[in-house]
Amino acid sequence: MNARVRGDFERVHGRAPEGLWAAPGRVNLIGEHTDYNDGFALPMALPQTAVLAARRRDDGLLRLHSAQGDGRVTELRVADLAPGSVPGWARYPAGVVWALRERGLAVGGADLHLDSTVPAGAGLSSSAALECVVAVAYEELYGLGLERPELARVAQYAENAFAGVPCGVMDQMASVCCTEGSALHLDSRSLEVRQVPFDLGGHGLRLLVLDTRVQHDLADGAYAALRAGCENAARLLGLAALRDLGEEELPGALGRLPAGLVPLVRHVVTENARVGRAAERLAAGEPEALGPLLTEGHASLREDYGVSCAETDLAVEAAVAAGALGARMTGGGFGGSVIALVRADEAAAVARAVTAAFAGAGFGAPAVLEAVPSAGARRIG
Ligand code: GAF
Repeated sequence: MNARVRGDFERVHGRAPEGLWAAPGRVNLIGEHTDYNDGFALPMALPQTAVLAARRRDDGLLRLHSAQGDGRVTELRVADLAPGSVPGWARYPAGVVWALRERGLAVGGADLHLDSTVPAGAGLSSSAALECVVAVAYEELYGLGLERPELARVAQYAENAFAGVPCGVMDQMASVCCTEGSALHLDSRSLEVRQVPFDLGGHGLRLLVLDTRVQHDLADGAYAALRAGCENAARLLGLAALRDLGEEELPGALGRLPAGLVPLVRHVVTENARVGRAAERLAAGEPEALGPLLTEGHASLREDYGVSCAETDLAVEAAVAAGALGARMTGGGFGGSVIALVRADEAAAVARAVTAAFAGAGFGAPAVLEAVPSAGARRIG
């Protein structure tokens, strides 16, 4: 991969890169739609990464090329970058350069070539991987002295303000802060993280990723509406964010809310509590105990938060019926991927059962990947 990316960079940009960097996609084990409520999540990095070859330019131009693009180089003037001005995939890397300058950092142009193995549109944070790989490369090339959480905030700001997607900070934190062999216990308010060992192999387990290959159109508008609903609920309860509501206070709080906001609040509060329980079980060396929490989390996303869909529900149901210890959708929802925690010797049977259930329902075949807790963003060449 490294030799190919280096060779492609030289072919496209006509000179050698100064370095190569990689940033991973992620699955979130539990803690969905909690990040923009200042809450907790437990993501882990995937082995699939966005790889970047980069070289600084001194003429103020940003020249972007992607192995997954249409073959053309997108040429932009760094000083002219503005929200909404860049369409398609290029808005993620360009947004990071813009966001760094918005922080008052003296960054200039660069030749960039990107090549990603993170499947796009699968809910596995392919866009965060693009942002984060550019953020870590710029940090090093321009000697910015930014810590990892600050890079995640820059990448999130690029996605919010430049690309116009109102996401939280989980995906970017996972991409820059995860470490091999661990899940990342993330506090989305303080950005404090704790590496929680997640030894799947040692416990005879595997984590399957079942990519439904569907992404329903309502995703963007619906995500923004859910986020606004949560913020509204927090305001009505006199809280800075829903993170400040404990499980024991939930019954009283629900009684003070309009009916439409009740299920949203119930999901967020119970989901934060599930993250705590899941992290405890992992830290105690009992990863199999994650199973029931995953399935419970999916029920909450389906019944209360309303972000699952027929394909993700069927994948969860079929995986659990075939012997998975637990399963749930991962990421924003409305399609995307399901994770299933399985005993290693049952992995193939679970994958087959989900594929057969999809065929029976007239859905296209899911793609099956394996999630192995992998390293966060780093220099690779
Ligand atoms: C998407 C967002 F980008 C994240 O910030 C997070 O809110 C997630 O949906 C839901 O947990 O991946």
